[in-house]
Amino acid sequence: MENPKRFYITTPIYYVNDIPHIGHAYTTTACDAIARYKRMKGYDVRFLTGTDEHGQKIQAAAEAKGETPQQFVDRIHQTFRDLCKLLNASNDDFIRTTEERHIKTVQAIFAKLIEQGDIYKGTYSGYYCIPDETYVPESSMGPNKTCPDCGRPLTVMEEESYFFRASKYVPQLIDYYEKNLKAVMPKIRYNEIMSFLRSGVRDQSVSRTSLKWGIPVPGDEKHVVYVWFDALVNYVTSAGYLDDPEKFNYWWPHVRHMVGKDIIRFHCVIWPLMLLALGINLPVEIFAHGWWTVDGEKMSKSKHNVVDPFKTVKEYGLDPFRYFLLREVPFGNDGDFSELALVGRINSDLANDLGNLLNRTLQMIRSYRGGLVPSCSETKSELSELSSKVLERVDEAMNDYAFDEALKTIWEFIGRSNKFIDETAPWKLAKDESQGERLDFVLLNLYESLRLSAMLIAPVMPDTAKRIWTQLGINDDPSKAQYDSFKWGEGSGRTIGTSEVLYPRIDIEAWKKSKEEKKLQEEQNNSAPVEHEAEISIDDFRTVEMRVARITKCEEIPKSKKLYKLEVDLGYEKRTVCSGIKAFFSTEELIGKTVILVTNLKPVKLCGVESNGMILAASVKKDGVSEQLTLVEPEDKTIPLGSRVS
Ligand code: ME8
Repeated sequence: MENPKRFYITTPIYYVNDIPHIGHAYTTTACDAIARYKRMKGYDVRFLTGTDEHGQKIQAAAEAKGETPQQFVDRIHQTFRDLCKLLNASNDDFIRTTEERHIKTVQAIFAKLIEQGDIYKGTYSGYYCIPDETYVPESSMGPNKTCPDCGRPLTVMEEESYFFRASKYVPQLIDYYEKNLKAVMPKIRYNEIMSFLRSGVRDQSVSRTSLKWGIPVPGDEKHVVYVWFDALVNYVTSAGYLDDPEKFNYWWPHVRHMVGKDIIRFHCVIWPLMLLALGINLPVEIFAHGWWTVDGEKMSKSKHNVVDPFKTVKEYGLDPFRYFLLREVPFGNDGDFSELALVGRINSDLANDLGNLLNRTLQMIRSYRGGLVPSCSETKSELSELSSKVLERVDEAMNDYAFDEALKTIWEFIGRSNKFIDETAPWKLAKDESQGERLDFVLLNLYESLRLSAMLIAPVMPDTAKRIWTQLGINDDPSKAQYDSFKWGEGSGRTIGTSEVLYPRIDIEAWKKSKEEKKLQEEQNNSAPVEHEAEISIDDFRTVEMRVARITKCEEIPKSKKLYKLEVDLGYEKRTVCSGIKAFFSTEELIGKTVILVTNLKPVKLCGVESNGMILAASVKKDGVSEQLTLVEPEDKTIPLGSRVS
């Protein structure tokens, strides 16, 4: 056990160019559950979350909306605050990287590292992934010079840059990790980081001249600080690194970071190297969780399968959502989200196991003891003995961030308590007056089992825990209780409250039917407000000449974000065509495609390139911007090029 009992937990700070989704909800919920748990174990807890508001992606997203970056981040960051509220997160601070306290801290740290020679000026040239804002070493590039993470084409960049002397501190970090085997969890990530570190780490470029939306480098304002350097510093900013040394010393030695597995190199390599350079101690633990897919597929905007926490919570309730996230998948592994699985958990674990135990117990206390929780001379039972083991096992699991294990253990206890009812058959005892004391014993034990179970689930389902305690006749908030002061038997003498169904069972068949109807309705709604063009005659239509063509070349147009310059082969001639489909395809995907070309359009110049035709595509547009797009292709690809389409 840590002494003094302090616990400082952080989520990553979320990029505000995206809307909150299940991934953000996941990390925040996990951190909240552990923060609540530690508070109930007597720890002084600090829980930090916030938003990452600088960098290329944000600047581009603001431009696309026609707003200044500041207006944009002021507006969007609010959705992440709303997410915290929605999730009932008990965070103590919400940091924004555009706040003054943070800007000052980043600049002070940058200046300190320049002064001590750990940041120096040089020239950087390399392959850069603009959407991911990262240089990609040649050794990790994907096929045809693409980004290994997102698959998009890389751009060659050369710029004057400040470099952080990361390489200098690598041996020290390896040594630290060798001595602290749980500093990076789970084990698979620890191993990944160790082999990465052992393969060597280059000095890191930590400034950019190519964009404006960032924190100016102190004393050299044509550079802005690289967004990851800026973002990582948030953890010390919030703890008072710059202006509150007492606060900083109080919290920093107890810091833990929770992150998704995709950002471990930044958190387990770059950040600790920065801390070593600054002479600040390293995080106690960094835990990397897995990724959610949705119905077996990668979540993406283009697939329209992004899980919106606001919608899901509205439909199924907050606590079931929190429970599902932490129960369904061993923390650290990847998981698959499906509404059907969520409904399954609600029915089996919440309505059935927990709901039944509560209903049956309260019903019996009401019928057999007039709503008064009985007392008895001997309270020790199989359940009370199991309860101490449960408390220990839950503690072990929570210390390892094994939320699913902790919940499984609690549900085994709930299951055992339900079985206890069947075994002791209180309805039979109630018929026999000589069994009065035995009935008291059984009812008290069941009551205690519920009182404890509610307390144990409070970190994950704070509202449900409170609702259970209210029904048990306890007016306190279980989230404020302390596990270590729980005493089996102390529930006797209370009068139970009014019963209500905790979670009604969802009728799966009716649910499936209503989902199908809703989907149909949505499809109809989407197609309803179609705006039709004016009628044309067949002769008008015949004036449009369309032919089968094949894309033979595809190049980027440096001045354009949307256009590709394509060469298309019509069989009888080759033409240059500009097409605004860059957001949907890589150059490699397009080369070789058989498409339909409108061949008699007047040539136009687009971004300096003459375009001689138009490729047909179907698209879904929102606010005039294509969200989904597919090319029209002839089914039989052997049809000769140049064939007329009519
Ligand atoms: O990375 N399943 O921010 P972010 C699970 N600003 N987790 C997911 C996920 C999914 N499908 N998709 C995303 C950043 N995440 C930086 C952090 S910290 C100094 C800077 C997780 O908004 C992802 O793994 O892109 C990450 O932990 C978190 O969401 C924030 O991602």
